[in-house]
Amino acid sequence: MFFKKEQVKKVVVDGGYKPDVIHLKQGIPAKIKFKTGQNIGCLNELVFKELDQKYELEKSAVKVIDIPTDQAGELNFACGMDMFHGKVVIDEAK
Ligand SMILES: [Cu+2]
Repeated sequence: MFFKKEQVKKVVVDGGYKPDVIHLKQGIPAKIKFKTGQNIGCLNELVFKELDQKYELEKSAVKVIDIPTDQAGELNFACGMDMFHGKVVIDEAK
């Protein structure tokens, strides 16, 4: 049996998302750490459309979000006003 190592990625939230595309591998537990700056404005809301999830982000903090990786595909996220966008790409297991 394979040992499934956890995937952890970091996104800086400060006037947008850096990076705004995050790749994960299918079938391996995954977390994304959203690290916020001082001036986040409407970026304080983080909406994952396909997951039907909404999170509150605090200034100058780190929010760790579990990302389901059972299915390959794309998960879009955006700020509360749908102005800033990013996506998680779950690459198919080979
Ligand atoms: Cu916004």
